[in-house]
Amino acid sequence: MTDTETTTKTNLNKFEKLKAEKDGLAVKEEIEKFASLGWEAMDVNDRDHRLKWLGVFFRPVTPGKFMMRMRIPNGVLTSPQLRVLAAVLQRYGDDGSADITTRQNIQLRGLRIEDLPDIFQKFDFVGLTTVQSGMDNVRNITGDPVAGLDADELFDTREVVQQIQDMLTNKGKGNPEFSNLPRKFNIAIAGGRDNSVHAEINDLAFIPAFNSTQTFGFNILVGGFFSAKRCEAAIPLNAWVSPEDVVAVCRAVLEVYRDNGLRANRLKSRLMWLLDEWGIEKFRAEVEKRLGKTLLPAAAKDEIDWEKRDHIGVYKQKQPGLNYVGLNIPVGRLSAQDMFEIASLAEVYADGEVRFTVEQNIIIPNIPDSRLETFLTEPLLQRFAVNPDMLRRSLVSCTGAQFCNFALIETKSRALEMAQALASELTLTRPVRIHWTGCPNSCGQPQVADIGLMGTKARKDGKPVEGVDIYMGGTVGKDAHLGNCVQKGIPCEDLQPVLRDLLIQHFGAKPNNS
Ligand code: SRM
Ligand code: SF4
Repeated sequence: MTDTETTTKTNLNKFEKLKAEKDGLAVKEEIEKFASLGWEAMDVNDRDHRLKWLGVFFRPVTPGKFMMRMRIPNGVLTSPQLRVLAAVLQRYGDDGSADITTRQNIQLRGLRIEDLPDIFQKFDFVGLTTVQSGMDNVRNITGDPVAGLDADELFDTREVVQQIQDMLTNKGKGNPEFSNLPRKFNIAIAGGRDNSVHAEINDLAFIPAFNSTQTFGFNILVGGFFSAKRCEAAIPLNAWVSPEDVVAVCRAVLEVYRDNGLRANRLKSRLMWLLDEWGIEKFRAEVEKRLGKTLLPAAAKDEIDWEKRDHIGVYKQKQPGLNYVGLNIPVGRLSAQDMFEIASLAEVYADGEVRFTVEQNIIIPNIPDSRLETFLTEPLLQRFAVNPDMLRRSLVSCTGAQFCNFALIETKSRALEMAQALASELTLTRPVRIHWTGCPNSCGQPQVADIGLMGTKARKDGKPVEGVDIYMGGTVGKDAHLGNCVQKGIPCEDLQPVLRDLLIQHFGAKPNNS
């Protein structure tokens, strides 16, 4: 979309007009009607845009087979919930699949519009919601994936993440107060020392910090985002907040953004653009007005001082005798059968809880010592390994051309094939985080990777071919900062030797035949 396309004479872009005509949430009351009309007869704006307010995405690549984006606060779900998601997919045979997302969430594919009423009813029974998970809404709220399990945690993020979701979605029923933001909005809460949520790439993030009286709370970061036009790490709001005030601060920030965020040009509507225009002092003053009190200054130092963990493998919990086990789900892709099996494993060996990570993997918590050994012999762990090779372990990929019409390249299969090919010619002694993303929207977060690969149009022998721009230098955990583009337009078919050399030069890889 170009600037001229997004800006109209009345200074409202086409999506602002669409929202002004009819709020996205209004389609909630029309699901039965859409189901009986069918996808081809529906109003195109309802189908292609407004349904996203319910997390239902029309896919131009697979017309009639919709994608559904859930909300999984803090990435935590129960085995009955996972079974319901699996059962939804199962009815679509080979068309049904799921992807764990880079926001600790899950998306389902292959869904038919005529099944939506039944699907939503099933979700209601088990307390699942998809509401406000797309378009100009707050995305899934991320929290520490080992919240409540980790002996070293500073704060259990689960409850406050749920409270924020309840506030902004009216407990999953939909909340028109926050259904018309200028643009998407990301919130993350870190509870440990390793910044496992990538706080710096969220519009609003809370990071653990003790204030001058040694009281626990959070320093606040604002304005982090990636887009095709611009990518920025979040900046300090110069404010500290106690855990009890986190929900109120989220509300205040969202109100300020909703009422003042820039709406003329969608390419310049994320929170950072407002911060540029106002400056941080004015923004904080407006947030304080909405909050009805002055925010305390940021703590001098925050508590993020660890390398980021990936949670793959077996770990002792703070509860004596219990363990959490991180399973590597290659590029986050799951079938209905996989999901049924994971739900069963979680029930047979533990208490049924399953968690997602922003690396698109799964954690099964609360496995007693006495059951651990047998759990580790389960056949499913051959595919979803607890000790994968160093490249597969940290591989992340966005959806790519298989389902996403923004994509310039196919990503997920290519990512897996490349990791396998490189693993067969190199020996690595440390994980290397390779992130693939199909286009400059950066859903696969290439800027936080050791090696980020962003789909682009390249040329080879004068012909257009699928290619990538290579990003490097992204660091995570303590001192997190964004990587930069270091090479442009490498044809995908020529990529393997380029990556091989980078892995040897920068990450200590040794060729197997040397
Ligand atoms: Fe994203 C749009 C997939 C995380 C930046 N993203 C899209 C759409 C909805 C485009 C579309 O309609 O096809 C993609 C759906 C494809 C599909 O069929 O799956 C899509 N984004 C994803 C997911 C599934 C990638 C993944 O494989 O994990 C992630 C879903 C997260 C979730 O559960 O809600 C996903 N997207 C991200 C992230 C990463 C993050 O949040 O940490 C980013 C960069 C961070 C950010 O937003 O600041 C991201 N997605 C975008 C953008 C660029 C936003 C912008 O301000 O310009 C778009 C395009 C847009 O919104 O216009 C986009
Ligand atoms: Fe689609 Fe591009 Fe996002 Fe990948 S990065 S999911 S190709 S919008």
